[in-house]
Amino acid sequence: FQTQYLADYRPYPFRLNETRLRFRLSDHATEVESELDLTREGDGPLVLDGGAGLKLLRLAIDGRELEPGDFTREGEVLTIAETALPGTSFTFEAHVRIDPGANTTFEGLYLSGGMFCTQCEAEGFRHITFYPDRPDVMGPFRVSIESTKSILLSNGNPVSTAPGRAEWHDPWPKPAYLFALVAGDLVAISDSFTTMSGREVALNVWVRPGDQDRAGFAMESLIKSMKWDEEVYGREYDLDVFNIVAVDDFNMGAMENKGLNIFNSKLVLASPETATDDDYNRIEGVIAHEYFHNWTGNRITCRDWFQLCLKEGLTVFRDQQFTSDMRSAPVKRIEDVQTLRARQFREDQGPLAHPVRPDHYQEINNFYTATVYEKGAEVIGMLKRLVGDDGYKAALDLYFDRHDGDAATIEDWLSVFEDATGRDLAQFKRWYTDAGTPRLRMDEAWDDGKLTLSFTQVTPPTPGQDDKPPRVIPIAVGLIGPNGDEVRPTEVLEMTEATQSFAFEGLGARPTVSVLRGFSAPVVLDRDLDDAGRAFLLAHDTDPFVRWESGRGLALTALQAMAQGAEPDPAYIAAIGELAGDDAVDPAFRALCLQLPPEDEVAARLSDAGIVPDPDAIHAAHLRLARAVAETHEGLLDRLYRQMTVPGAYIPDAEGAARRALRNVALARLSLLDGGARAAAQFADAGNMTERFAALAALIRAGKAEGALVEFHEEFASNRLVMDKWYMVQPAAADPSQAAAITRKLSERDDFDWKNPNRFRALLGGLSANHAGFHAADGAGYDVTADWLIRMDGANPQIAARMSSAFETWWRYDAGRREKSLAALQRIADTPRLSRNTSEMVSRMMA
Ligand code: DPP
Ligand code: ZN
Repeated sequence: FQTQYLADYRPYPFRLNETRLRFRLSDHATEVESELDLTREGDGPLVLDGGAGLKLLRLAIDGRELEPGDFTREGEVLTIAETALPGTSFTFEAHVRIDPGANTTFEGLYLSGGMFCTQCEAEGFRHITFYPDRPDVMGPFRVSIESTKSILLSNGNPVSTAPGRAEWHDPWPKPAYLFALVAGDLVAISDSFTTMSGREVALNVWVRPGDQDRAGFAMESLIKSMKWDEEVYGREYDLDVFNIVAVDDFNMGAMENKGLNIFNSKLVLASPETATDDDYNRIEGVIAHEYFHNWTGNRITCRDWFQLCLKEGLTVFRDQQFTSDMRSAPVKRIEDVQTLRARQFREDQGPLAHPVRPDHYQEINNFYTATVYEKGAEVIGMLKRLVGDDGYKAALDLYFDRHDGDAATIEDWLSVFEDATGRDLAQFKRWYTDAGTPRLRMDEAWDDGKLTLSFTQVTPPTPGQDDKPPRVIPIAVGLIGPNGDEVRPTEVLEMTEATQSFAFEGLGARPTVSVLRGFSAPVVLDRDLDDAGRAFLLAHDTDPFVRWESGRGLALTALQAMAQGAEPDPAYIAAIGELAGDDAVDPAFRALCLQLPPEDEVAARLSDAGIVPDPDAIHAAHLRLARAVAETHEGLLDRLYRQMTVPGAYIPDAEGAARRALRNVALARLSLLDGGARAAAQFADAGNMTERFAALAALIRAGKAEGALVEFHEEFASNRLVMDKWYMVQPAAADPSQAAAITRKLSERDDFDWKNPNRFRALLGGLSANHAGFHAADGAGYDVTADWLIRMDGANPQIAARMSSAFETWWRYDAGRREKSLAALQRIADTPRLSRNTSEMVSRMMA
């Protein structure tokens, strides 16, 4: 398989003036006729992308049908010889036939539950017709659709609709990856929005008949997003209609196609009985994310796929800001850091580490990663901190002004910050080009009223990058006096050297340093702070992130020691009890503090410290610490459990969700003592899925779930999204020694519809979320995962490749586990006709 390099970028030698598409839809023989008005701007033949599944019926230039000598077709490339191209401007026509009904990759045009739909990012359009399938080739589109389905949708504004036929026009030039088409017997819930300049926009959320009553929250979220983007970024919507369609078979979460967002149904459909608070939260965030792409992604797109973070990092950053404004900002920040550590730090620590802007790839779909998305957002958060809120606003205004209509680069992005603020960002750019998570060490010296903080930064080598020059690290610091008062409010230290000191003078007594406030940089911080210091910050810091982080630090140290034989740490148990019982503190924050760091993260920290992690010992330590908390604070937890009920009908708001979260952590702890009695009662009485599902998980952990699992299945058998939860929680909450066997058994059920990405991810993702279960010493977790990845690769390579990252930490463990996981990877690598997607992932992991 060929490697693509950023350095090889060349502009396309033709300008695209307009694209006209005509679809005659049929399950197994859809015909696509295309006309591209092109103008020559450079040298060479006309090179178009086109997948092997395109049955070529006709090619023409300016109406003249091409003959065999005029073109060649090799692999996925169609080349029209220069000699077949007239002067400067001409129309290229293609007529192809495709088979959406046989498309199991869910890329290009496919069928999902009888509905035609598309997914073109990153390179799916080439499976619809021959096209310059690259993001820097943009044009307005006219689309006509003929089909027997009742609802026929594409991008832009409707031009005409008649039974069996619809025409759409999208006036905004766009690359092919933003093209979309939907044809199905759908129903909508509809609303409207009047933009800041008075444009009336029709809004529709399209679902299958019967699902309308679960689409209301998505619509509310859309309206909030449209308003927020006007108020905060001054960005207005630019078409007469905005359509969202929910689809059951979808490789990703959702897709920002211009004017026609297509969503995985799990990110649209919600009712109190079927969706949890987390589901609601995610729906609101992803609806916002895709909507925000209309400006950051669509109006300004990427020059090439190496620049993916230009739209994704920025749009994640924007959806994080949105959620902070809609809900609790501190809670959102802590949750984002949890995700970053669980997924991105893990990626950065191993063989799949890559820069936020990679400079080579084989398969771009393998780079829709936590590094590009979540670290991409962190980098923007650092930029904003460095230039300040006003500088950020000026830079963004300039970005929209200067680049509207462009396919831009990270260099363009950094230039607007330099031009708007006068800052030199040459060193800052390393955050985009250099992979790896910096380790930041802080040492303190105290001398008669003067506190000196000395920092050292080191970034470990990552694949292909051995030397890491120092980066700009914004370190937000505050000082807390011995009585718990803040003696210095937050200030941002700008570290630019490998080693650097900063002094604070005129201090009365030695303060406790609150450092990396708000998680001001995505680094691993190392400092000598004892349990008492951590407990002090947990109790007194004004910065909610450092408060939470201090509790987490206590837990992590305790777990690391316990995994090597120590007893539970009384300092942690006492401090966490103090906080949990403090009714002045937001219940959501208390719930976060009561959670223990995930077992995978404990393994990562041990590995970082040069200790080979033992998954079983970590799991045992986790259970033991949770039990010790429960035993010490049984009375308090029971009080919280009874006190944190939410009266009245379920509303998916932040306040109610916060109380439910705290109540459910209390339940999880108490279930370690009461044999699942409270969980059984909650499962029977719960009026909403948040409570129901938490009870089910607690029952599984207590070994008392047999009846509940049957009941849950009976009640929700016809609801795919709820059944996904049933598939996920069983391996995830299972005793590690059983997790692989449970996974295999569930995978043999008739309703394990493995070709559905949500179902597959639920089961296999549930297993890999069970750290000690996936890494079972006998290799059973590796084996069942490999078996299914091999099978999935034949149907849907994108999903197989994504899920293969379950193996990315194989190198951390003992020789026995390493050997077994490598054998599983080798078995995948040896599979005949393995896809480019999975082949690239496996070879990177084994390198
Ligand atoms: N561009 C899509 C997104 O919103 C990818 N599925 O992230
Ligand atoms: Zn996105």
